[in-house]
Parts: sequence; structure tokens; C-alpha cells
Amino acid sequence: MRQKRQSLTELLEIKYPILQGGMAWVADRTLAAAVSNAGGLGIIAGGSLSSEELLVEIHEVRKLTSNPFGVNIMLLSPYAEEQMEIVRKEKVPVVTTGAGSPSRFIDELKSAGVKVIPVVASAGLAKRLELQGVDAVIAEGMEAGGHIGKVTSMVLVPAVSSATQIPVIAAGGIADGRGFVAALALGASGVQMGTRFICTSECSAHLRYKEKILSSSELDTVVTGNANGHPVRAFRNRLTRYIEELEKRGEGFEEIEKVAVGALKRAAKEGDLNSGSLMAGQSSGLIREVLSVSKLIESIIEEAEEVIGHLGGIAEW
Ligand code: TUI
Repeated sequence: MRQKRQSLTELLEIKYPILQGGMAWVADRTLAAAVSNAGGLGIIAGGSLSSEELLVEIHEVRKLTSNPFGVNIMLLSPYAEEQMEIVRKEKVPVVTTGAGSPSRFIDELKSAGVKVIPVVASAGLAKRLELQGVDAVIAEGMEAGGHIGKVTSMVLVPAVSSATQIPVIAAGGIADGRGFVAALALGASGVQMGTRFICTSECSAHLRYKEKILSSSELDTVVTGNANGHPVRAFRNRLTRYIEELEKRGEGFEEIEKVAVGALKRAAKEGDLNSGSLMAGQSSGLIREVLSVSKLIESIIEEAEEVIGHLGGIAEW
């Protein structure tokens, strides 16, 4: 029998094991504070900020909540190094990372008392990072929006769970109580949701972005960038069709980057449905209403309890 893992709520000092994804141009201090105040872990996205802007967000979020919060550092960002310095100096409670291995930053963050929770896309990386002392990992399946790996949540979560002893947080494809319980069944100690939190009243994303999610089906996202090693999931639109064209012509990462630069901001801030990069996960097809963050978290927990109740009767099936 494997040893029981540390509880995620105890590790993070939160009420519910629900994290909000650190979505660039979307996850600001207001959303993060709302999630932390509702008992989850709110996370500020570093991906869209300069180092100075990140420092302001950290100072401001502390005025809005006294609960723990996190900062996500996108490792492909040109500011990643400086941002690591800031979160270390500011002793931010939790740092999550994405789009690579945070290996070289772990020791310094840990000695400053910062909890480190990387996103992983394979069990191998999860195992290596556990040996280096990370506190938990986020196993993000390719159902997720934005920059993704190659493995689905259904396989990645149990694979990461079997390979490690630290808490595993499932992400990718989760938007309600059913997904939450499924994640726990696969060995996760909690979940991270991104797309679901876009459709909350506290989220500053443009209304057209939210409406696009509400009216979409599970078939409406596509993955571009497979050929250049940077796969990104977003709603199919004029931009993704143009990128697919460039890919067919064999254009490299640089050429496609030129088209993509600024596209995420155009989607999130200007609600540009045609030439914006409307990053979103497949779970968009499950999201039908905008709720306040606290209502959302309550409804997920309530539905999870119901589902667990039903599953209790499995012997009678
Ligand atoms: O980072 C994300 N999702 C993101 S970042 C982002 S910002 C962006 N803007 C413009 C173009 C592209 C991105 C939008 N969405 N999710 C976390 C994540 N990390 N998903 C997958 C991974 C990952 C992949 C490989 C983590 C580690 C990894 O390791 C490779 C290695 O070094 O072994």
C-alpha cells in the first residue's frame, strides 16, 4: 500500500482544493483575490506582465485578500528570470510554472519559503521535479487551453500520480463537479481550472470572449503549432486558419510568432473574435453560465458531493 499523500488543502492552507489557472491577460489581481477569498487558490498570471507590473499586482492582491495566493510564471517569457527574483523577494506563498521545466529556480524559491508547483506534461518530468523538492505538480492534459502537452488528462493524471508521492493537481478538461470527482478518482488531490474561471463575473476578460465560451461546443477548439513544437489550443477562427496555412507552407516558429504576438491581448481585452487568439480548453463545451467566483466554487463542491453520493451505490449497478 502506497503512503498517503500530504493533503493539498493543508499544504496550501486553503479551504477547497481548487486552483485558478494563471492565464495571461486574464488572471489579474481581481480574479485571483476573488478565488482566494472564496477558499480556493487564486493565481496571478505573470505571462502578460513586465516585472514592474507583476510587482504592482502582488502588492495590490495583498490589499484584496489575506488568504494565500499564487503567481504563475510562464517560462518562455523574456521576463521569467526577473519575475522569479520578484516572487522570491516578495515571498509570494505559491509559484506555479508553465511551458517548461523550472529546475534551475527551485532551490532559491524553496529557501525563501515559496511553495513551488510546476505544470508538467509527462510523468518523467514530474518524477525529476519531485526529487528536486517541488511541493506538488499540476498534471495538465491536452484538453486544456493555451500552450499544451501531448497527453490527455485521463492518462496523464494517473501516470503522474503513480510516479510521485507529492500532491497532484489535475488540469485540462475540468469545469464542474463531475470533472472534479473524476480527477480525484484518477489520483489527484485537487484541480486547476482555467477556462471555467473566465466565465465568472470577477474575470476582466472581454464579454465577447465569455460569450464565445458560453455558446461553444466541445468541438470548437483547435491545436495549432504542433509542427514547431509549441502546440496551442484556441477557438477555431480566422487567426487559427491563417496559422494553419503558414504551417502547411512550412513556415517556422518565428514567422508564426509574428502573427501570434499581441493576438492573446486582442482576444482577452478587445474581444476580437476574428484575429484574436481565443485560447480556451475543450471544457468550453461544458460551460453555460457566468457565475460569481464564490457561487462557482460552491456549486462545484456541491455537485461533487452529489456525484460521490451516487458513486457510493456502484455495487448496486
Ligand atoms: O503554460 C501553459 N499554458 C499557456 S502559457 C500561455 S502564454 C502564450 N502566449 C503565446 C503563445 C503561447 C503561449 C498560454 N497558455 N500551460 C502549462 C503547460 N506547461 N502546458 C504544458 C506545459 C509543459 C510542457 C512541457 C510543461 C513542461 C514541459 O516540459 C518540457 C520539458 O522541458 O521537459
